[in-house]
Amino acid sequence: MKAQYRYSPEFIHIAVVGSAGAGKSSFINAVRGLSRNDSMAAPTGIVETTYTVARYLDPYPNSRMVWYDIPGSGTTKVSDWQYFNNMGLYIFDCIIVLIGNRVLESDLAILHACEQFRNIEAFIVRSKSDQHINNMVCEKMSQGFDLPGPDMDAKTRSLLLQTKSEERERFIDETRKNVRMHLERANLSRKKVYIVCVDAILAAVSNSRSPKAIDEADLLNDVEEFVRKRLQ
Ligand SMILES: Nc1nc2c(ncn2[C@@H]2O[C@H](COP(=O)(O)OP(=O)(O)OP(=O)(O)O)[C@@H](O)[C@H]2O)c(=O)[nH]1
Ligand SMILES: [Mg+2]
Repeated sequence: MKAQYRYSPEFIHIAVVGSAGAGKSSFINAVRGLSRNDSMAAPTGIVETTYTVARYLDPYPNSRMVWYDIPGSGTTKVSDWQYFNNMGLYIFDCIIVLIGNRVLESDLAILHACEQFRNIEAFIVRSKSDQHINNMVCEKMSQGFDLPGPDMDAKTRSLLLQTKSEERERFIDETRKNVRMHLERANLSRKKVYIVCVDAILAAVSNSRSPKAIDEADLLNDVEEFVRKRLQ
C-alpha cells in the first residue's frame, strides 16, 4: 500500500475522506491555495466528480505535505472497516474527516480506526459553513426570501445582517454540540470540530481573514503544528 500511494518518510501524507459531495476536492484545492479554476486544481462539482484516489503535492517549494483525495466512503457496499482496509487508510500520517450536513456512520468508523492505529492523527472538519449559514438565513427570513440584491431596502438589509449573525452563532453552537454527541455515542474520545468554508480557507492560506472565517486559521495552524512535530 505504501508503494501504491508513493509513501515517502520525508513527507506527511494527509488523506481527506468524507461522503460524496462533502467538499473533499474543494477542500484540497483551497488548502493548496488554488481556486477551482486553477489548472492544477482538482475537479469539483455538484455531481459525483472524483472516483479514484488522487494525489496532490503542495505548490509551495518547502512544503512537506502530500494530499490524497479519497472518494467513496459511505457509498460502497463493503463494511466501513473493510473500506478503511481496502483503501489502505492505515498507511497515512493524518486523516481529515470532512463532514457535510450529517455525521455518518462511515465518518465515525474512520475515526474509530484512527484511534486504533495510534500513529494516525485525525482532524474532524465541517465543510461548507457559508452555504449552510445562508440556507439557515433564508429559512429564517420571510418565505420566498433570497439573498440580497442591489434593490434591497435599508430595513431589510439590517434585518438580514442581524439574522445572519444570529444564525451563524446558532450554526457554530449546534455543530459543536452535534459532533460531541455523535462522538460520545460512538464511544470516541472528544475532539475539536473545525468549521470551515473554501473561501475562508483560501483567505487564511494567504494570511488574510475572510468575513466568513470561523476555524480555518486554527485548522491550518494545528495541521502545520502536527506536521512540524511529526517530521522532527
Ligand atoms: N458554498 C460552498 N460550496 C462548497 C464548499 N466546498 C465545496 N462546495 C461545493 O460543493 C460541491 C461538491 O464539492 P466537491 O469538492 O466536488 O466535493 P467532493 O467531496 O470532492 O465530491 P465527490 O468527488 O463527488 O465525492 C461543489 O459544487 C463545490 O463547489 C464551500 O466551502 N462552500
Ligand atoms: Mg471530489
